[in-house]
Amino acid sequence: MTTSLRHIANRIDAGARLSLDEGLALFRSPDLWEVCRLAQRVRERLHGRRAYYNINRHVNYTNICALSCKFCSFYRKKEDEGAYEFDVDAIRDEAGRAQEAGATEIHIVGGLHPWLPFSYYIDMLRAIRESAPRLHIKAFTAVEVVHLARIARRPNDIAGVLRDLRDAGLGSLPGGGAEVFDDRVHDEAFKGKIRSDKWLEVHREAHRLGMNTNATILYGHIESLEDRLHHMDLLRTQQDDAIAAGAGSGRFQTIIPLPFIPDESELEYLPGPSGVENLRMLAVCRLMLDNFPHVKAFWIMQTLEMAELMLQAGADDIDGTVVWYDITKVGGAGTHQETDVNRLRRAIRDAGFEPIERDTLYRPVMRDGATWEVAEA
Ligand code: V47
Repeated sequence: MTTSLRHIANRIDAGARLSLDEGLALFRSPDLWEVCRLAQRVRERLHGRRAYYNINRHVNYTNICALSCKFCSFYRKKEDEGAYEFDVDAIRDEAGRAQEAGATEIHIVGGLHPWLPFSYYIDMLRAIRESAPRLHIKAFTAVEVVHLARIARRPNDIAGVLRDLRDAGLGSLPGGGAEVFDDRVHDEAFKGKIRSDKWLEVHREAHRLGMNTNATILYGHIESLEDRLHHMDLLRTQQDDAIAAGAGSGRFQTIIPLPFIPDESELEYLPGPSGVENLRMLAVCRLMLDNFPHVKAFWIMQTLEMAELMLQAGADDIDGTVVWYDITKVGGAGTHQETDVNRLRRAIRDAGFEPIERDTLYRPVMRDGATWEVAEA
């Protein structure tokens, strides 16, 4: 082990928070396996041999988007071929099917549709509540929440809009839309999108309402290593505040590092991150975000094979059965990107861990076919 990694290892064992310089040393270390081993030490301290998955269903209700982010291949303009929007009945039916199949969660995100009214989103949540009352609704990135506040003509009332969404059935916020918290990268790759202060504000308000949320970082495009570390630092500082606010406050549950997938985006000329970079990024997230309980290797974007490896490099969660996913398509996949519970459990076991089905809030699920109960933690 190099001297600088030995120093970092001692600090990790003492439970110290790593500095941004130490983060940079982890990114630059030639000893990738040692970095992964350090992350694994933290992961095992927190979760032992447990690794989580869930039975969920993603719904991307529209790909029509007012924005044109350069990294995104999902968005369409209204007149483009392939542009779509689901009506509330279609979403209600999908939620009903998900519940029948035994899912515990529905994960809903979409583009910033220029014309759908605020009532569409409220009706969507109510319809899911009605047709599938057992599903936890994890929906709307911070970017969508700001858009909803605008179309509700309450742009400065994020807390009030979140309250309305919660009263209609919203359970928590997913981590999307964070990209990289840096103005240069923002202006180059996703101009027009909310900036970091707004993303953080939405999550802060959600936490104040007692809602849990996730966070992401989209890496491997035009950002620098320093940008990534700055992003992680802002997240862990905000998490400190959420934790300090006490038991009634929501928290960030999970960091999900998202590898940039260049195919069919305006940044297609970039190579995207390598497998080794994906592994290292996952490990560095585990080490830097010392107050985040979970690190997710989202198998749809990482591939299930890489997600297995990541369970040995700091990850404790691989997400779920998914079923439909339209935002990224790795290796020529289509919208139907489904895996089954047996494959998820086998992947976790192959990686040397004990598979635990969880609900959205990371409570263990006891299951008999499509019938399930949340176990006492
Ligand atoms: O917000 C878009 C990203 C996100 C690309 O909270 C891309 O549990 C890579 O946030 N290459 C959506 N990434 C996905 C997301 C997510 C996924 C799984 C679980 C959770 C959770 C959240 O995907 C978007 C954007 O940041 N994205 N295009 C791309 N070409």
